[in-house]
Amino acid sequence: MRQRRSAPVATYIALGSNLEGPVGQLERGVRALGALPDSVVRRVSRFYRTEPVGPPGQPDYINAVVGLETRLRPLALLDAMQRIERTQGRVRRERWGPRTLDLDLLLYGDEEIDSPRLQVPHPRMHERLFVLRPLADIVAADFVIPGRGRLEAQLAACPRTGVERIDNPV
Ligand code: A4P
Ligand code: MG
Repeated sequence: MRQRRSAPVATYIALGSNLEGPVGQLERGVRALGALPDSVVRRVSRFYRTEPVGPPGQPDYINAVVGLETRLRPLALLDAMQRIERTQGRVRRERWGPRTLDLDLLLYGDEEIDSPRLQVPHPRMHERLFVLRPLADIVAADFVIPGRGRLEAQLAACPRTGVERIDNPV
């Protein structure tokens, strides 16, 4: 008997790059996410130039968020995201160090996941303007982050510096 496929889930994925043509890295990342099996890109945020959080002396980042509807289960989606990072030349060195493409799973429907490989909602998303600002582009004004409360309130609590919208290439 054929296994029943799971229902599509609304997920949100953050993209960040500060090496080797960051805008192009994000564009390729968006296309690669849209090419995943059983997955459709529903929304793409504006792109933002952002000051690096983490070790000093690294270039500015370009950040964006994609709304991906997918039937992939969470760990299969994480595997696929890490394959895309590797395809785009990501080498893991220091934590929070520069990277060609970082894909973080922010939200997977309204699920809360706490496993060794995957925490959702992403544990640091609510304190990062470079995540919340693009997310706010593609969700409703009353959007709630599961377990954390209203996006609007999280945004209001973030220092509003270091994030500047650029002309959207996608
Ligand atoms: N992992 C657990 N939960 C998740 C999740 N929700 N999404 C695990 C993705 N991965 C998740 O990640 C390390 C491990 O986290 C993975 O193997 C996965 O099993 P990583 O991508 O290898 O390492 P990382 O990205 O260097 O570390 P981390 O802690 O994920 O860093 P962040 O929090 O992603 O921060 N400044 C600006 N302006 N813009 C940025 O985009 N990004 C970072 C990276 C730092 N500063 C930045 C930016
Ligand atoms: Mg990461």
